[in-house]
Order: sequence, then structure tokens, then C-alpha cells
Amino acid sequence: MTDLEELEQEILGAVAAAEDERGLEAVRLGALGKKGWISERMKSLGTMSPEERKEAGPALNGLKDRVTRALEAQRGILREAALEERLRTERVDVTLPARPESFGTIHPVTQVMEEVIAIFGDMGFSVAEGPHIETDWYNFGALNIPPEHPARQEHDTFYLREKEDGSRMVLRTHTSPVQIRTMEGTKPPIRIIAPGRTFRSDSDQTHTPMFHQVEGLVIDETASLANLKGTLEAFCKAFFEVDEVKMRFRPSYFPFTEPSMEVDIGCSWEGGELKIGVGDSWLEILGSGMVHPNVIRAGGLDPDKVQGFAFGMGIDRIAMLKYGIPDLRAFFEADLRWLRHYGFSSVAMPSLAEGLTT
Ligand code: 2NL
Repeated sequence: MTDLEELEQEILGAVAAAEDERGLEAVRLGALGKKGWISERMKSLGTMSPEERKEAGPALNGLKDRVTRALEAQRGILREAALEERLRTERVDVTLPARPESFGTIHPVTQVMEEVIAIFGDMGFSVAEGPHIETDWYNFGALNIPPEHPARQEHDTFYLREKEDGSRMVLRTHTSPVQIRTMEGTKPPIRIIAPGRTFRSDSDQTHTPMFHQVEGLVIDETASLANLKGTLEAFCKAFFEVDEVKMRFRPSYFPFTEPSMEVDIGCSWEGGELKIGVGDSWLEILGSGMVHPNVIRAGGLDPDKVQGFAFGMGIDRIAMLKYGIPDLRAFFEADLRWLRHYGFSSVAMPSLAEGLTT
């Protein structure tokens, strides 16, 4: 082996053995730096005879090229390895909670409200809101509820102090006033849901003086009873997260709809657990009907030109059904143990794309 070949093997060996970029740079300086091996040999070319130079020159240049290429290749390998190592050791899981422990949870009522909004939102409904304190007209009169109707009685409705003109405001007993206000201010087609708090002077195992309701209203030129049934069936399937749901529409009476129907869903008890969708038992979950012409008129629209359907349900009640919560009163006791047990993650908001409950 010539002296030059030996030198080349030594340098290439040092290149391959370099463990990091600093070590590699030291090898480069030792070979190609001002005082490096190869540079020194290059300098000695000047002292050679033309014949010697003719042979040694190309040999040295070839050596220089090969060493340069080996240095570049090894630098690439070392850079890649260094990056891999950083990615491995500096990895951050950005999906982890900001704190080691997460504190607050989403109340089942809020969770169910968001689920209902996601489902109807997907069907093209908008969310409408309105005041908790209402006039007698928006809460009763516009809804075709006559002055002598039992719902208006002192023991069902929270009345505020009489005003100078003798009128009394009420805490809304349903979210229907929101729909009347929407009819007044919107040109059909109308597709809204009105979720929110409602108030009735009633308190026992299954009633709290404040409770939550969601009502829906669809008004256009052709909205039909068939559309009502299809809408509610789609809702029930999505809400209870089942492929099939048995439904029963029972004739009923509400002053604000004609005809009116109460809606039951099929269910069964399996091993002490309520199963929704199939079975020989029935659960009432909704009230519904075709909007009464008097109510359409009260909303400032012409019942000879437009028609529609409406429905209403108790959010607290459907939350109990879906999540197996036995006692309604616990909803509003602010018991932290209960909230942690029945609460939901504050980062997983319900959506149909990602799943209502993840
Ligand atoms: C129930 C029954 C219902 C409505 C609410 C409604 C609203 C307008 C016009 C007509 Cl503006 N109807 N709402 C209709 C039928 C039933 O609720 O059981 N709620 C818990």
C-alpha cells in the first residue's frame, strides 16, 4: 500500500468514527485545514519535478475529493441522528391537560344542551334566545292560552310585583316566548330551537322550580306533520345514539298546537339498566304539534300563507334518561362529588362529526 493510500484509509476511518459534528470538524481540519495532512502534501507539490507532479497532483486531488465527499456524507448522517435524538427527547404531548389534574367538569344539563344544539344545528336549525322575565302576552296570550287557563294560576307561575298600569311580568314558564319573538322578527322559512331556563312554582321529586327546556319551531309554506315526525325521529336516534328507535305519537292537547301529540319512545329494563330504542315499555319524552293558526297570527304571520310545527322537551329529564341519573334534585345542589361523578370533560364538546359523547 502506498503512503498516500495509507493516509486515505486513516482519514476515511477517522471520518466514519466521528460521533458528532464537532468531532467531524476536527477530522476535516486535520486533513483539509491550512495545516492539514492533505494541504501539507499539496504544498509539497511545488518542490517536485514536473514528472513527479504530473502523477502526484491528480492523485492528491482525487484523495481530496473522496475525503470531501466522505465528510459531507458523514455530516448528513450525524445531523439526521442528532435531529432524531432531539425529537425523541424533546417530545411534547400537546393533548395532555395543562395541569396534572383537571378541575371543573361540564354539568350534565350543559352537556345535553350542547348535544341537542349539535343535532338540530346539523339539521339546519339556529339557536334563539330571549329574556327570562316576560310579559303576560309573550308567555301566555300569544300562545293561545286563555286568561282562565290553569297554567296561569298563581300556584304554577312566578308573577313579579304589579306595575303601575296593573300588569304583571312573569318568569317564563316555557321557552315559547322566544319563538313568538322570532316569528315577529323573521321572514319565513324559520327553523329555530330555543334552549334555556324556565320557571314554575312546583317542587317535588320530579319537579324543580327552575328547570331547562328546549323548544323547536319550523315555519314555512309546507312544513307538515310528516316533517315533524321525521325530524323528531332523526333527533331521537342521534340523541340516544341508536340506529333504530321505536316511537309512538299519542294524540294530546296543548293550546298552542292543533293537532297536538305527545311522543313516547320504546324502552326496556335490562339487568336494572334502562335500554332506549327497543322494548315493550314506553317513555314520554316530548310534546309536539302543528302550530295553532292563532299562534301564527300572534307572531305577526298569516296562517293562510304559512304553517309549521313545534315541539318541546325537558332537558333535565332527557339528561336523566340518557345518563342514568336517578334524582332530579341533585342537579341543582352543587355537590362537588356528584358533579365529578356525572360531569363531562370540558375539552370534548359534543359534535356529530366527532361523536356526541366521546
Ligand atoms: C312539552 C310540550 C310543546 C310547543 C311546546 C310551541 C311553541 C310555539 C308554537 C307552538 Cl311558538 N308550540 N311549543 C309545542 C308543543 C309542545 O312542549 O311537553 N314540553 C316540555
